[in-house]
Amino acid sequence: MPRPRKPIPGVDAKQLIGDAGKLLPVPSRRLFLRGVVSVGALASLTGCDIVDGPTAENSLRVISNFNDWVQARLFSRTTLAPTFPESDVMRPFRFNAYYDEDDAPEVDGDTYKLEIGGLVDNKKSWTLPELYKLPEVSQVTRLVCVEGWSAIGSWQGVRLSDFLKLIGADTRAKYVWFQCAEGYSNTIDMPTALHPQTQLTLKFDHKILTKAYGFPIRIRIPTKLGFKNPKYVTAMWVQNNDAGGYWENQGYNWFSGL
Ligand SMILES: Nc1nc2c(c(=O)[nH]1)N[C@H]1C(S)=C(S)[C@@H](COP(=O)(O)O)O[C@H]1N2
Ligand SMILES: [Mo]
Repeated sequence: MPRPRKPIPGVDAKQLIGDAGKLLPVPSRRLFLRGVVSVGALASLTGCDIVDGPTAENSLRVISNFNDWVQARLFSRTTLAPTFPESDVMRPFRFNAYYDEDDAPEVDGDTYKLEIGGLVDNKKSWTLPELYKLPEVSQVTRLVCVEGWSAIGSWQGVRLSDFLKLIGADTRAKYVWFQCAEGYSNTIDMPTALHPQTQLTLKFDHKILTKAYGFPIRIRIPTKLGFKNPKYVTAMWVQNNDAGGYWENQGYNWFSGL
């Protein structure tokens, strides 16, 4: 339930949400401006009521939820993110996290096990030698960070949909949640988890991931913004509840598709 918020005197919720709607990416904006979705209908579509607190924060949240709602319905399992030649790869790749590169978590590969939980048949944990034996796929794609930079990288690993099949995941579940070594976390929707380019990544540039770039596992999702690409993954849960994520919980758009 949204917390009750004090209305800001002189702030008109409808005006605010109308202005926020103009900032939406194209498909959502078009639907919004054409009046296909009225301000009133937003509440029922997104499960978030504008009327319960016409603050700027609340209006933006409703708009963001509306955008997630549209994007999730437009998202196609067969629409691929662009790929590039290996010669376009940025070396060294650009590092990003909510701390300095020197403070990236140090994971011990010898004792590491990927923990599996939730709605899966086989909850066995996976060691790195076991993961390195699985069939490898490769992609050269662009990572786009919400902070305003992007870089092309070359990532190798296991197709996440294959891995989900292998562990007997219930793919009717709504979400897959990832926990990272330093406390970062991410929840992705099942269609994104099953997208053919979504990868349980073990290597960069055909070499085992280095410490700062996600060792031993990162989830590479070229159809999503960088922050929906968790590094240093230690656990994966298949579940029906949205466990949120590090940035999502601070108000970043949940779907964050490209
Ligand atoms: N565990 C963890 N994963 C993370 C982050 C983080 O801080 N911790 N930052 C995210 C963000 S905002 C981006 S843009 C990418 C950056 O990946 P890179 O360091 O390979 O460029 O990692 C994402 N995954
Ligand atoms: Mo990012």
